Amino acid sequence: MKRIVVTGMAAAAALVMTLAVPGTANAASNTTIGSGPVLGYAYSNGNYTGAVLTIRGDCGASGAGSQLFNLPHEWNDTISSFKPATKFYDFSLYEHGNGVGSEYYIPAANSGDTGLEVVLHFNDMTSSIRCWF
Ligand SMILES: [Ca+2]
Repeated sequence: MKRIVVTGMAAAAALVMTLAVPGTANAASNTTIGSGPVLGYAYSNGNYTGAVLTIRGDCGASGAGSQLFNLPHEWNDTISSFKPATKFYDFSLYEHGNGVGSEYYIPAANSGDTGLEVVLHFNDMTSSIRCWF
């Protein structure tokens, strides 16, 4: 069996390329998920730029009233900023589908109408989103 060992400049170049293009592998495009009132907007890049994922639905009270969205494949591990449509909803972003894994909680009182940068430790990590009030 032949082994290929990449060393020196080739390895360094490969590493630089990997670091230079975070989150671009899925090539997200403008998409809407759910139906009903707009709950929020997710963006593929920071500062509310890049492709836009519009999230629609009727999220209710916490627990049984909450609404869970599994992201389309092209939006998996892509979200870099997020803007709630109103200041009344709580959101959680989850590392895995079905609300599983690490959670990034956005309290309604903190979200306002001005949007929210997804902090670095959760950048390009979201696979599902829950909304409630
Ligand atoms: Ca991204």
